[in-house]
Amino acid sequence: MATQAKFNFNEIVPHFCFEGEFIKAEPHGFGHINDTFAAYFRKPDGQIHRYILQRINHNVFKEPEKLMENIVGVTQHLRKKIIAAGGDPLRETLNIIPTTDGKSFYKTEDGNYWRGYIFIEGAQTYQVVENLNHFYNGGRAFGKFQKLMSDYPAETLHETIPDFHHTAKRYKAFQEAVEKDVKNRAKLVKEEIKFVEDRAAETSILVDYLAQGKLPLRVTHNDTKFNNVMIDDETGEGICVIDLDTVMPGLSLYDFGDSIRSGTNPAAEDEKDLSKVWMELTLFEQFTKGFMETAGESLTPLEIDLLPFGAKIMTFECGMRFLTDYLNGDVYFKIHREDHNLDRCRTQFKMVADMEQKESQMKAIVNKYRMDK
Ligand code: ADP
Ligand code: GN1
Ligand code: MG
Repeated sequence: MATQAKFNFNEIVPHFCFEGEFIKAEPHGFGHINDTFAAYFRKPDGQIHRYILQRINHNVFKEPEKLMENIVGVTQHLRKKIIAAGGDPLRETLNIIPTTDGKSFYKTEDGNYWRGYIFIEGAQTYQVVENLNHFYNGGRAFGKFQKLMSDYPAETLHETIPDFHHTAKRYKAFQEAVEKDVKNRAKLVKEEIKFVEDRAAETSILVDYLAQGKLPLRVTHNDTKFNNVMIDDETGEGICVIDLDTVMPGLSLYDFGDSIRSGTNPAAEDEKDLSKVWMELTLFEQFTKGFMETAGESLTPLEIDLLPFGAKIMTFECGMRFLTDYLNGDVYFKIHREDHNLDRCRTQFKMVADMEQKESQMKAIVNKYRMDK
């Protein structure tokens, strides 16, 4: 494969404390940011096993050293808590495989940053929710993640992407992209541009609440897409929250919202047939139930009131980011076909429009599961 040919694994692999003899590395998963591979090894007893080998996208994450410092700290913290609760720290959190000189990443001469993780076997990620129970368990897992991180020293975390969910600044970046129009594409997306502009006032609501001290700043994951939780093949439980690159101080609404964005759409994020795309309320209910069970007690009444809005604004922000990247010439998200970012943008906006229709039903579901009644 083209991506594989780009990298010399025989040079990279020996720098890690991987067990066994290296056989091959295959592209793995469907992330939009990093280059992820399953690296296969033969142990002395002949058994084949694999690790995750990942190239950190240093175009997106400008300071990979700091990012890895965050991940070391976060995984150590989670490890302690998992052990204290009698869990399995090798499956319930990411485990970094150190390099032979004891570091958490290896930098190649041509400036690429690589890391290794234990491969969590017997579990998978899903691009689209296939089973109501999986999504309920996803809600439990992301809620639990937030709870486990609630006593993490937030001031020690580096901001790996500044203002990641500052929706108002994302709106400014969108406006700039429209003005510059480097690829001359703005004329093709007038309807989508109007969709964003019509909702401009909403982009500052959460950041204003935060600035006024009305919403608490917490340690959040910030990329709680459903394919960032591994679902156990046997139990269907959300066994491990992965993709820890954006763990930073943030709002609980970001984590709730991004899961609803990604998981309540019965179709793919890049579905071209928009008649297949909507926000499915039965899925909304499952996630809300799970999230409230594990994180609900620590949420303030205002946070709970804002959960439906959080879902909508995260979906809107993501659609706006896809549109911005389309206008900028597809420089951020990996694309696999022409207009890929535009297709992704359109599904998000269809979801937003549907959430606007279903606002009162979403509120009723949240109220059904809130504990502060
Ligand atoms: P990206 O930032 O590009 O989304 P991720 O860290 O989410 O990268 O990894 C991409 C995919 O690789 C995940 O969706 C998951 O399927 C798989 N993956 C990542 N880490 C592991 C792991 N430790 N064990 C098994 N699969 C993993
Ligand atoms: C990216 O890395 P991945 O595929 O889990 C993006 C998220 C978006 C998501 C949209 C660091 O997530 O913010 O919501 O794509 N991650 C980053 O699918 O920008
Ligand atoms: Mg991911």
